[in-house]
Amino acid sequence: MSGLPIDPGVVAHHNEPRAAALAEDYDALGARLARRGIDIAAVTAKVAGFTVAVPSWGVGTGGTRFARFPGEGEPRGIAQKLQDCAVIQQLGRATPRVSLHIPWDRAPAAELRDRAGALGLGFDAMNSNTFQDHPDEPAHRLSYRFGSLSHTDPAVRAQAVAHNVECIEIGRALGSRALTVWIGDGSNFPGQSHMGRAFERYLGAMGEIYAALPEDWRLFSEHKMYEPAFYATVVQDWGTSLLAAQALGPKAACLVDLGHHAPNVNIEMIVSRLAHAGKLGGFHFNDSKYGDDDLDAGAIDPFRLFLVFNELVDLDGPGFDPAYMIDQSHNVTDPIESLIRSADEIRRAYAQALLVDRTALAGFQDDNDPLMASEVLKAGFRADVDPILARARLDAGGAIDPIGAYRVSRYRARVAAERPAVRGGGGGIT
Ligand SMILES: [Mn+2]
Repeated sequence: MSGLPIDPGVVAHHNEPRAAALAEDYDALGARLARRGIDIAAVTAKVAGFTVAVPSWGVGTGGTRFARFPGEGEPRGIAQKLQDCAVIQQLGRATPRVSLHIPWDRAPAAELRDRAGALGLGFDAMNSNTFQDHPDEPAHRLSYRFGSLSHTDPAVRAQAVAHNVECIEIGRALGSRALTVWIGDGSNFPGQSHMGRAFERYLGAMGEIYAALPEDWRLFSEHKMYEPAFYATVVQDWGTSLLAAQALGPKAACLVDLGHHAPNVNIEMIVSRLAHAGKLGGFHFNDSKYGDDDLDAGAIDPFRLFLVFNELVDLDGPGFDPAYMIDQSHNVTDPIESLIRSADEIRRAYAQALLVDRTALAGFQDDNDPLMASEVLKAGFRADVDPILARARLDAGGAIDPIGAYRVSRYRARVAAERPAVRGGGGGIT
């Protein structure tokens, strides 16, 4: 891969003085795990095989509804976004695919494919956007102010359906195999909208999108409790999302965005239930304290992330293939650093979950020994798996300390000289 955005020599030079300590730490951890009957090489191989898609919109600086403070050297357009995504992958080696958003990332498919290919990147699920108006797009003549797929006006619904079908067509040309649909539809006032009829209109419109899916595609419905609708949201929780996925058919499944639940909701249990129904489609990883905060994965509650992965490891087997994506907004950090670290935190949770002794856990569960069951589970969470994560990165050609290497590379300063600051711009995150 000659088109890498950071000189591989810089990465090698940064790795060199760190390699001996990593080897020592890795061997020490390997010895500790061997005493528990765990082969560190097997765990490292699984971790190295686990990848998560980065969102194209995540490499720009986000914002809140109050303000957006532009970052230095923000990407302008999809070409520069892909370049930033390539930095994340080059150093972290956990994010080989990018999830695109239409129309923000609109560009000729051949150009996108070539550019991504040259950077060693592929494409993950496509994301449609009917939660805002697109005045510059001729196909978006009608407003989504009062909803999209559930709108009372069939013409608006038809426009929203056509947009989603176009996203499928674009994705098809890029090698994507899934469409994620999140709508902002809902109401702000009791009485404003008929909840039952709105859901039926949504199902009807989703059925038209479903009918346009290629054979090997999946359609993900993403629920979110509130915002922008503050009284009632049409697809507000996993129950509604499951109803929709079941009504639509086998290619439809539910997408769980970790930030889209009420506070203190047991998300790992939702994961378990959706898997039971055969409808666990995928994830948008992020972290939250209060609502849809879109903070970095693992930054607030790494234990919850671990518990989600504990379910995923437990469920793993033939045919179990959820889509893993990050969905975050970076307001006060360099988005590249946040995404490198987030992907690493996601892998950390996975590695820790792999260390759980499932036979022992099942035994303590059957024996009704809560304390020992909890101990066995927490033994995984307490493990310092840093050497496994670093080794997986290094073996794949990445950096032992990816954020350190990124800073030494001075990539941001370099692109800042080429990219003028973006004052306005949408920080739209779903
Ligand atoms: Mn999301």
